[in-house]
Amino acid sequence: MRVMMILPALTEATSPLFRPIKYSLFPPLGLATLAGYLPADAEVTLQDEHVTRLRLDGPVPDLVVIQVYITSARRAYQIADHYRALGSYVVLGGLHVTSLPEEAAAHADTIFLGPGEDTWPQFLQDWRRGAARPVYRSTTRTLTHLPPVRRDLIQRQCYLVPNSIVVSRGCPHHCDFCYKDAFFAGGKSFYTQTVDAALAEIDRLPGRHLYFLDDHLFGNRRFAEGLFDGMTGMGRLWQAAGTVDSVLAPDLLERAVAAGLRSLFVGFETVNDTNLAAQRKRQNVGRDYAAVVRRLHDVGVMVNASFVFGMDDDGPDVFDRTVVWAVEAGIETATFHIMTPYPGTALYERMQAQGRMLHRDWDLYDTRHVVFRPHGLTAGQLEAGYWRAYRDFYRWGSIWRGASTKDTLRGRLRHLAYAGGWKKFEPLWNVVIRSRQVLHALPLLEAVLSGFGERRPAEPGRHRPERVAELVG
Ligand code: B12
Ligand code: SF4
Repeated sequence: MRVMMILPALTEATSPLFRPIKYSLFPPLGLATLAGYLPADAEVTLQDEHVTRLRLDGPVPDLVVIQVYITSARRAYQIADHYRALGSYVVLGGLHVTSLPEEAAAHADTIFLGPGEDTWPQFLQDWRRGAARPVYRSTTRTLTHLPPVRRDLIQRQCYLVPNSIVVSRGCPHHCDFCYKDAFFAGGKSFYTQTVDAALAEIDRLPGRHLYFLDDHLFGNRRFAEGLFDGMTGMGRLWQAAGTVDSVLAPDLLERAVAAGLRSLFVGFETVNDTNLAAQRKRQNVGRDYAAVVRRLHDVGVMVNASFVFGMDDDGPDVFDRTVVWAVEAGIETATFHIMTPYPGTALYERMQAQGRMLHRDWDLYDTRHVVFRPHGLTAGQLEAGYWRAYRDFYRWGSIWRGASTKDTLRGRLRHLAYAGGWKKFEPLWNVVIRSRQVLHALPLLEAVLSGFGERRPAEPGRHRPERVAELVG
């Protein structure tokens, strides 16, 4: 049986002139997970168009498996149509297929809704006896007894962070704009591996650095504590995502740091409380964002702050206010997004009901284009402000100002190297990407994360626990 698994890319990631480093960060973990269920005698190829030019001209596969994100949907359908015309059996799954099954079904023999751990093995059995169904809908959610992820299919040298890992799925929260509730409809929307299985998966990963892609690694306290305690002493250095309230929770952050956490992606989303309430981002409402950043910095964790522009209470001043706040707080890196209502989300339904969606050109649903009619500012102001926010945040002057909030020379250097490294050396990254040796830059990332060799232990005295209790309480 010949199987081809494909992660198509959005147009920007395949540009012959310039490829942003973000597309060479993580390997296609979802497909490598599904590959684990294939029989041992299957001849499997895994192609990621973000890092390689797709080979569609080889021997015709029996089964073609494509993962579809909204921004790569057009490309995914093109590839699907190509292989169906050649006689392959084509299956589509992933977030966009789950949001818009009818659209996807027109390009597939079988589609999958939701996560694949329950439906995919069932399909493989059915397909081999010639009885595959047109639609498989996930309902049983568990991560127990997973086969090992087929990391051998990943071209490690093409990624800066080949050791990306997920040990849970989903998240306990319900923000209006998030993909999560639509994707996990019909079953549990937050569940974890067992701590032992997660630790075993970590043990299988070579090297030192890890990146947890979990939506909310801290979401289940018992699991997180077990994981962090189990990782302590492994000598790992890692990055992850967490929410504002989990950072403020007493003690959990310290355990994560002891286990090797050095940078955290935090969804601040907006510096405006009215917006937070409107988007049901309740876990952020009323939180002291400055205290969140201080607490992370105090334990030596760098902050990657995520912000969304264009919520209904945003006016033209939102860009400057956000950037000034982020720079003054000493945030190392920031990711800005134009609010993008994804089909299937509560936000999309609301915008649609209000007649505010502008078009369905999914290529432009990339969080860099305005696809809805904003309220407090024009679409032009929103796009221009978004680009200006990036420029202003990553000016050398701002990076320097952010760095100077750190109280040690080492801290300042780490800030300069990390913030400058991502955005100021994009052309250099482009050359490295083209040489297909991105992995060689990993020791540099590790050096910066570790503060150039510094192993800064969590110092309980520096966390101002009484202040934290006040904030959480
Ligand atoms: C890592 C990541 C990236 C990485 C790499 C993606 C990759 N290599 O897969 C990078 C940085 C490149 C990236 C870029 C972008 N991303 Co992104 N990313 C993620 C993130 C954080 C994790 C994805 C992951 O690895 N999950 C873990 C694996 C195990 O799960 P999985 O991939 O979903 O696969 C499972 C199921 O989906 C299903 N499945 C998937 N495909 C198939 C196929 C079949 C046949 C079957 C049976 C099952 C199946 O089974 C798998 C196992 O359960 C997600 C958030 C999230 N939690 O999903 C956002 C997310 C996917 N990204 C998103 C967005 C918007 C983007 C960008 C547009 C952002 C931007 N402004 O640049 C770009 C463009 C993406 C593109 N290429 O088109 C959105 C997608 C929205 C949507 N409806 O499609 C998400 C959900 C973030 C969010 N909360 O909004 N992203
Ligand atoms: S906290 Fe993050 S992952 Fe969870 S629902 Fe909100 S946006 Fe989605």
